Amino acid sequence: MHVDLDYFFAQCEERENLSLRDKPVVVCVYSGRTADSGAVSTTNYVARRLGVKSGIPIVMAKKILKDADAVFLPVNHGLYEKVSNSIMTLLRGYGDRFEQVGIDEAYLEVTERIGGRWEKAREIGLTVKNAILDAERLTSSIGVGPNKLIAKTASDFQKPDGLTVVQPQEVKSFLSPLPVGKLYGVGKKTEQRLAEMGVKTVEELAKIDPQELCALFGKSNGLYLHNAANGIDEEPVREREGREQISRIATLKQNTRDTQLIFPELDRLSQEVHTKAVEAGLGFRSVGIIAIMEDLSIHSRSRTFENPSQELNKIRNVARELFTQFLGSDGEMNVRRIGVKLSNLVKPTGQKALSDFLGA
Ligand code: TTP
Ligand code: MG
Repeated sequence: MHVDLDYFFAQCEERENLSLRDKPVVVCVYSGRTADSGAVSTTNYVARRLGVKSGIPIVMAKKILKDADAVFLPVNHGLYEKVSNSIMTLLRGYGDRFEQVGIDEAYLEVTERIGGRWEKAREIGLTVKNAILDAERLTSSIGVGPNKLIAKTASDFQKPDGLTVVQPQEVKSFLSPLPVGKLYGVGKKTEQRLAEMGVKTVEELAKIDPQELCALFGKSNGLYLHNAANGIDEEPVREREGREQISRIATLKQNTRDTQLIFPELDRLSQEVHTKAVEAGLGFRSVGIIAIMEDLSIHSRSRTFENPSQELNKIRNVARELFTQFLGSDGEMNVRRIGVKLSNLVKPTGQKALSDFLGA
């Protein structure tokens, strides 16, 4: 079973303020450079019907919605994370294994619970949808299928507030008419190359000789495409060990290489990731920095320590050092965006680790 919350960030905002419901709602990541620079994070379905969706510039969204009484809101990550955590905790109870794959989506292993009776799949799906609605007043879309690939494709099939069950004998007729871009893992580039070969639907893709796909896309991608088009996927639902990293990125007020301008922002980001780590009860063994240059090239540096830490000073000092080193080693180009990242995250366990945490 794959569960995906509908227009998640925007729906959280609607829930907090019901008067938004019938208006176009646009959740924005403001870059802070000029009043309206930045990109659209997500929108409610009212805005989508008018053509405003994730990723477009805020300026463009404003233009499209200028006569539509639309509401533009900045992202409120604290709210979305709180709602997400609560829903993820609840979802765990409905599967024998659970895998969260993003802030608003997760897989549940329900094979045993369904026990081969596929009519049960719909019942469990409805139960989960109602549980989410009762607990957090949000709608979701759910797909159930014989593997993760089909479940994920099915949850996307009737959005919003959908429930799609694809039984094993229905896999072929479900996938065949879909455009190849609907297959998980087929991005814009692959879609375009396939279109050049005259391949538009999954049915057409399924018929292509796998050898030919391997020759064109490389062995592992070629095989993946062949299998996916035929509904074959053997990936298990995998419990994930906590989160892999905590990071924050911000756009500088102006492009620069001046550490006097960069450090205050870097310190602020260090503070933010530190707060996140403390809230999650996690220590870190690596601190990293990210620099996105004027030409949008991305550079990163990191340092790993023997023992985990939870100290703000360590993050701040290491981030500053890494940045200084990076600027000393890399040409003339100005920096546009900067980030701080904590990884090798660990939960403190046992006495020894705990004393490491306290810096003893
Ligand atoms: P999605 O599940 O892809 O989108 P959604 O929940 O907004 O809409 P849908 O009803 O189609 O599921 O992403 C979850 C959240 O991630 C989304 O609410 C906002 C955020 N997000 C971005 O910030 N930028 C993006 O480009 C996308 C796709 C999502
Ligand atoms: Mg979603």
